[in-house]
Amino acid sequence: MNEHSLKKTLSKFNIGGLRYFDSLGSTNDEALAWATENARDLSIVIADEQTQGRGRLNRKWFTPKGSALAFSLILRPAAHTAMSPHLSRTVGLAALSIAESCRKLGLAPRIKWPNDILLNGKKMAGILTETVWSGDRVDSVVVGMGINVHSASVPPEEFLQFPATSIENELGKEAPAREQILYNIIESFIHWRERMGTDELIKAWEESLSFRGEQVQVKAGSENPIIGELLGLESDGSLRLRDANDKSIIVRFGDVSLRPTA
Ligand code: BT5
Repeated sequence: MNEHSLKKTLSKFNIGGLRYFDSLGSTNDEALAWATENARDLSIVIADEQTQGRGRLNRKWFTPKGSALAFSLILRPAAHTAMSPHLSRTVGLAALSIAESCRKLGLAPRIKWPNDILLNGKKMAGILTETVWSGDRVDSVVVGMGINVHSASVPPEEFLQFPATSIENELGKEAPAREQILYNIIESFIHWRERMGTDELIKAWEESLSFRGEQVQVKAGSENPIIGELLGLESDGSLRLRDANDKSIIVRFGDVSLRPTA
């Protein structure tokens, strides 16, 4: 993967711009900085290796050289009217795009709400969305995606709270080139962004959810976990559960960690 191969891969799409790095701290940091310098809508920052890759709450995201996809999209909602009223769906848009790219390879991905993609119950991708505000208006949204493509991208076990895998491990054979996977993700992303406000997007997102119909526990910060059956999504992308008293519970975004009950 290099700047030339990426330019060629992305030439079919009307992207805003491309910044490629052999090695970078974090593509989200670079994208946030570029956003404040007036990057165009759908600009992409991509790195072969990240030395300071970030998850939520500054958790570390492992991106060793030559094995993963790590990139960030800069979105300018004002330049995209289908998107601007539905920003709370952005993480779903990203998750669905990654999930569809896996399905094209014959894999069976599930979305662990809100921001993980699982293959065979193990995490193969994570999403980190960050917002740049201009007063009380959203100036841009940066959507970072980290995808484990080759086996070497899977972190050592001591690094993890949840088991991890890669596309290659689950395919049981060599994975396609990272450029090909990126192409498929961007194609889905553009398709679904045009349909950002539709019920179809919520339906496709909901159908890909992991643990649907199962008992899960949802933990937000230090509060006691909420336990209930995972029913589906609200129209803003919040999660809907039913507790033991048949009461409906809505879990909004935030630092939420979802687990099946034992
Ligand atoms: C995430 O956070 O899953 C969001 C990850 C987003 C990474 C992308 S890469 C491109 C862009 N640039 C960045 O700097 N970030 C974004 P969270 O749900 O908080 O999960 C983080 C946890 O996942 C860590 O604490 C580890 O336990 C685990 N983890 C780290 N690297 C992993 C990997 N490569 N595969 C699977 N799990 C990993």
